[in-house]
Amino acid sequence: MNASDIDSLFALPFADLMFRAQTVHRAHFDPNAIQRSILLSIKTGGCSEDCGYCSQSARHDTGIARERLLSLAEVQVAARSAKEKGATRFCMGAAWRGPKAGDLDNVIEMVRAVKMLDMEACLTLGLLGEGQAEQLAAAGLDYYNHNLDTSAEFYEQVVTTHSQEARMETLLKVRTAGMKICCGGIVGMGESRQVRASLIAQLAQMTPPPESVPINHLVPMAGTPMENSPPLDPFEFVRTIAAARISMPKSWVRLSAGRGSLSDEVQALCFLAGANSIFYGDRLLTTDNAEASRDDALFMRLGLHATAG
Ligand code: SAM
Ligand code: DTB
Ligand code: SF4
Repeated sequence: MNASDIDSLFALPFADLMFRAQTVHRAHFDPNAIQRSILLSIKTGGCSEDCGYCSQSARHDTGIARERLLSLAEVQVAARSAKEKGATRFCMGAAWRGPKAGDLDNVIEMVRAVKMLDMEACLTLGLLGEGQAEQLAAAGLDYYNHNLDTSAEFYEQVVTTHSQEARMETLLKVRTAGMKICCGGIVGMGESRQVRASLIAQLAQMTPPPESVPINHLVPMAGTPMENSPPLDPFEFVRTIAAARISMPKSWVRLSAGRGSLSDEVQALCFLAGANSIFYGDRLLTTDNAEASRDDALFMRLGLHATAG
């Protein structure tokens, strides 16, 4: 599907869009099954980059302090706890432009520890240098998360310290090394519908499309340039999910950041629109997630069950 196809999806009456999304979703997935990943920030704050939405940029005064890389033992405790909570994938994030060689060696030990617990492992460490993707693949890493974040045209209004092309190069390295790609974006940053459609088109045109597509709703963080972004119409968020589902029929579409401030009813619409993965657990990286107890209750009310993805 190209950008104009995705524009047309966004322009459909809501009921027609939802019907199409449901039809595609049911052809490829159990519509009542949701995959759950648990996220851990292994290195928080002090990032050199200036991403306008991010609380972890050293250039924004957000009150998030620079922390050291967690120890292997700390990660093992968190990974065991994630497994006990029923997560099938453990995702570790670092506030880096990209990993230094020494840091990568430490992170590789963390990947091995997660794999020993028989969970899928995902990392998000920023831009990868030559050979780093191969090192991660050799350690057994299943997924690498690296988002396009927004459309190519809008990117420079959000980030100036690196280009979206550089991110595409990292995605190519991940693919060439044989790992699965987790790649999505953020909506609610004051962008137009056309920007949202163009982001989805860029993701869908990757060959093959990412196996996992996180759709983040901006969490407006105090001290970032986006702290006062105008609120996004929740139906527009649901439309973005539906467009991702229709254009990437076989991908896991993850309802990611910002779920805590979405009502149960909007989340239910997102699941109807084809979202079939969430971050589970009370914490994301620097922000609170929807509480696990609330998710458990919502799953019960909607007759949803957890699945391995
Ligand atoms: N530094 C690495 C990078 O930029 O790829 C990995 C960590 S970065 C925090 C991972 C993703 O979190 C970003 O690409 C963005 O999509 C998402 N994110 C960060 N802050 C957010 C916010 N305030 N609201 C929604 N999503 C956010
Ligand atoms: C992604 O697309 N969303 C996650 C994960 N990849 C690493 C991160 C969400 C971060 C939300 C803001 C925070 O907690 O700082
Ligand atoms: Fe750094 Fe990633 Fe945050 Fe950008 S999104 S400032 S690269 S941690």
